[in-house]
Amino acid sequence: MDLESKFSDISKTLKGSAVRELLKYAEQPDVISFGGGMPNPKSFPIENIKEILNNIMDNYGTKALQYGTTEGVTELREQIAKRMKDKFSISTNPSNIIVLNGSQSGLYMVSKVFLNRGDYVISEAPTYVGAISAFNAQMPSWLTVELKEDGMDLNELDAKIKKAINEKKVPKFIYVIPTFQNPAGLTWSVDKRKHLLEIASKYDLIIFEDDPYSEIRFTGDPVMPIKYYDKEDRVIYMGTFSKVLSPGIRLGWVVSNEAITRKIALLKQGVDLCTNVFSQYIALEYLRSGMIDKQIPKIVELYRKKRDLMLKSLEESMPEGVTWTRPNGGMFLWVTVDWGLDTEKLLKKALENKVAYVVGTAFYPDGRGRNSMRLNFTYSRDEDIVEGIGRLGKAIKEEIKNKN
Ligand code: PMP
Ligand code: G9A
Repeated sequence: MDLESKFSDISKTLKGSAVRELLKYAEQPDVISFGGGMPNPKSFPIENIKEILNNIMDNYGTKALQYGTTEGVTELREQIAKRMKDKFSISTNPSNIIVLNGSQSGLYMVSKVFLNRGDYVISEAPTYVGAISAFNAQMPSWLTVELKEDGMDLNELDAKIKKAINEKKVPKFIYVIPTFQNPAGLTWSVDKRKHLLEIASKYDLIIFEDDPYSEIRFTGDPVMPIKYYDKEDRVIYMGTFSKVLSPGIRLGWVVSNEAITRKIALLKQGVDLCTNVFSQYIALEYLRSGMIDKQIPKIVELYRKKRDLMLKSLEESMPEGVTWTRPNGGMFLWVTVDWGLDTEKLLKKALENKVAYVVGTAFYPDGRGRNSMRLNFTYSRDEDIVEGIGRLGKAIKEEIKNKN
């Protein structure tokens, strides 16, 4: 059969995510993988979930096993609204929240609501690999703006928006992960958060704020989401239960205004009818019982030690000319190799040395990032962090030697 002539234009352009491809290495027992952005198995509140499961079957069995509304379980949307108020002083009406099968599906649906083929979408450079895959399914044009230590280079952003407008192509939205960014681990300053809103207001643009990590803070003062400063209702905010409960339950949420909420809901009707109702009751009980507030400090403590251990191991194992970010939270740090080394080539050597990472190019829609890599510090056991960074240091030193 001639399948090629049958595939859609979009399906012909689809490429595998570097993170997803690397998951197979995470399953090989002799490879230490800093690749996948996986929570540590010890972060899962198994005993609490057992308790919750009994409670669900006793109290909501028939509802939890039934189809639900597309927007989500009402009580869960109320609990999410309450948490956003308690944690971030963001007032939102539960009717403006849609519960998602993971925030990844929100990336896909929000971009599908806004992007026509060829439309400009703006992101940080580097940005989340899964957002690149999700947005690329709409075949947009990318405008990427360098991410500095304290957030996007806003002069570059302003200049790029002006240029796009001069070409009569107004960008559709600005996608950002302002707190403990994936992949760089960096956090935007308050000033830049406010300034971004000013720029968005000046050009009448939407901001799409993806915030999976802000509750996973180890050090430094909390910073409010951009949504908190938003007086014009131009921020679409997205959260997830993946890092504060479990990614396997596949639950996230998106907050937007009435008109956008309606469009996402209409699209979602065709995508999956409704979000996993059983999981929604688990999350509801996790929030309502207050278990979440007992669990997060344990997760933070576990990951803080792992971040410290990875930073110390990098200090000990890396040659000169290799630098890395020092995140105050989240799950990742970003390594830059100033030796003209190509981290895609280096990955072969690293895998021979039984250690894996995600190549920097995965986080740029335009193939840049060759001298960088992302390391996840949350998944590996402590002894594997020390051993794995040692192996990586050895691989880098060997590559530098081969080059000279
Ligand atoms: N956005 C970002 C920035 C992420 O890092 C991730 C997960 N790695 C997601 C979205 C998707 O998460 P989930 O679908 O599990 O909510
Ligand atoms: O693809 C996954 O498993 C989710 C992780 C995302 C990431 O590594 O950034």
